[in-house]
This record gives sequence, C-alpha cells and structure tokens, in this order.
Amino acid sequence: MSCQIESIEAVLVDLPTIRPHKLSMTTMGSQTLVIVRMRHSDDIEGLGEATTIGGLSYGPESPEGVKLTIDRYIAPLLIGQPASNLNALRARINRQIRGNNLAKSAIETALLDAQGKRLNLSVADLLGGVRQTHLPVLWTLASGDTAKDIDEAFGVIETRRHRDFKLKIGAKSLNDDIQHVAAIKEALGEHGSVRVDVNQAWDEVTATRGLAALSAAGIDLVEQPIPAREHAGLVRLASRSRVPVMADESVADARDGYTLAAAGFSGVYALKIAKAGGPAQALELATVARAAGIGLYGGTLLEGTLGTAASLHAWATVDQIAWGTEMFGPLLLKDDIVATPLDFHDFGVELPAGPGLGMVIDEDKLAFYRRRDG
Ligand code: MUC
Ligand code: MG
Repeated sequence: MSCQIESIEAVLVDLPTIRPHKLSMTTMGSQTLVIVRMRHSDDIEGLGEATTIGGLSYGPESPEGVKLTIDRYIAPLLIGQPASNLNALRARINRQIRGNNLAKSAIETALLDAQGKRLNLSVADLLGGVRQTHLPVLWTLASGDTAKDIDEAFGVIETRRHRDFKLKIGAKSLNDDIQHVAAIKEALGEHGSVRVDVNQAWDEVTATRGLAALSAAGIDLVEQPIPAREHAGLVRLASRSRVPVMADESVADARDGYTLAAAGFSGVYALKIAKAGGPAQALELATVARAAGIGLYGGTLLEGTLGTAASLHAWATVDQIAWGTEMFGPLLLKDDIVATPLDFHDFGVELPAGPGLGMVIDEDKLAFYRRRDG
C-alpha cells in the first residue's frame, strides 16, 4: 500500500554560537535552523533542515524566506502525494518553483529520512551505499583575533578533534589578512593544514596578488577568492595559481559544475546539500566533478546536526573526497536539538547509523529554542 504525505511543518530554531564567527560578509552570534517535520500516512516522520549564514548576507534565501517557501508553496504541492517516489516529487516541485534550493534541500532530506525509516535503510544506503563511515572534518578559525585562533587550533589538535583549519578572510586589507594567515601557518607548522575562504571578497587583481602571497605562506587551498558569477576570472586564477583554488559559491549544482569545468576550471569543488537542492542533487555535482577530474570537498552552510547528518550520508557514498570535509557545524553551536549528538573523534566524524538520518529530535530542546513568533 502506498503511503501519502500528510503534513509538513517548518520550524525556526535559534541557537547561540560558542563564540562570534567572523566571515567576510557578516559576524555570526547565533545560527537559525529551519527544521522540517514531514508526517506521512503510515505515521512515519521525515526530518530535514535548512540553514544559511547571516540572514541574507550570504545568499538570496533567508531562514524566514525558506519557511515561507515551504509553508506557502512547497507543502501544498506535496500534501496528499505518494511519499516514496523522490524523483516524481522533485519534478513536481521544480515545475512550479524556481531556485529556492535551501528549501528544496530540507524537503529532499525529509523525504529521504522518511523513506529510510520506512525501509529500515540509512539515507546513505538509499543514495547508493556507504563507502566510508569516518569522514575527516576541519575546523574554521574565525574569532577575528590571531592569537585566539592559534590557541583554539592547538586546543583541538590536542584533543584530536581537528588538524586541518580554514581561515575566513576578505573583510580586512590584503596585507592584514596575509599577516594573520601567515602567523597562524607559522605557529602550526606541520601540525596542521591551513586553508582560507575569501567568500568572494576580492577582485581579480587583488586575488592574483593574494594567491601568490598565500602560496608563499604555505597555504594549501584558497576558496572562492572572487565573486560567484565571475567564472572566467576563476578559471584564469586557478590556471595561474600555484596553490589550488576551490569553487564554492560559484558552483551550486551539476549544471554549474559542468559549465565551470567546460570553461577550463581545474581545482576543487565544494559540495553542499543546501546549494544543490538536497543530498541526491549534491551527488550529481560530485559525478560531474569526477568526470571532469576535479577534486571534491564536503562543504557546510553551518548546518546543525540534522543538516550535517544529511550531508554526511551523502559524502559517505563518494569514493574519494580528496580534500576532506568541514562538517563541524554542530560544534560551533552551544546546544543541540537532537537526542544524541554526532560523534566527533580522531580528526573526523562518524556517519550516524540509520534508519534514515539516524537522528531523533529532543522535543524539550526544540520547544525551548524554537522562535516564538515564527
Ligand atoms: C562557506 O562559505 O564555506 C563554511 C565554513 C564556515 O565557517 O563557513 C561556511 C561557509
Ligand atoms: Mg566557502
């Protein structure tokens, strides 16, 4: 007997961060999770999550907008539909709704979670099968203070939580940023790999100088140095640079991945379930990257535990994520809304055991942190 989608609820949850998190476009003191709870007629509940960074400062969808899109536009399309055919449901949504990939990602995640629970399979099983259960996870040093960042790095190396680090730059002058990055790399030496994320903040001339200086400082990877839509510039920078360049905001889905690769990009793609429109969609980009010889990285939009678990189920199916992952989102938050947190150890994280995402909501915590007026 086929079961139907009965109801979809999108709940805004505000969780404080453990310290201010400074990026080129905003400083975060809290993170908003949009939690999707999808009830099916066989009494199974699918869970999903969408996040962004700093309201509308990172991308064109805000948490409040994601909730509105789900409540007003996606839920009416799905309620009463057979729940098990993800491809048919995705096609139905895409016929009516353009863009809005964050909302679509939360919905795709909830559908996969429910289907996994129904079949007693993990989301990774549904996505083709597990290739790795322990994924490397880096930590982002973004306190805004060089000495504090160095202390923080040694603290997490000591506890074997992380040994790869990403620094958020681009808000200050190039010279100040290079000094900050070089000081951290010098302090860490061979204890840690240091990468940077410019989050689109430079123009191409600044990026050319920046890449040379970062390469000289021993930096291993430079993420999104110039604006997302400047594909030609990114191709030029990547082909001239000694340090590898990673595309993040420039490459959301398989089509972007194809366009950038066809234009001659060589480097790395950051996969994110949010920008692709869900875990299955992110894996389509991974397939394009593999065909084009482009390395992969498991990226985050600073999701909480549900979104991080959904990403892990996807990345776990990929044979090689050469540049590791940054699935540390839950560690940046002071509290959680799931009963059992993810298990971070030995410089990585364990894939949660299924069925579905393998996650259970802590109802008291959810009630405590949910936004009263939304
Ligand atoms: C981004 O652009 O990569 C990932 C880690 C972090 O601190 O911010 C995100 C967003
Ligand atoms: Mg990035």
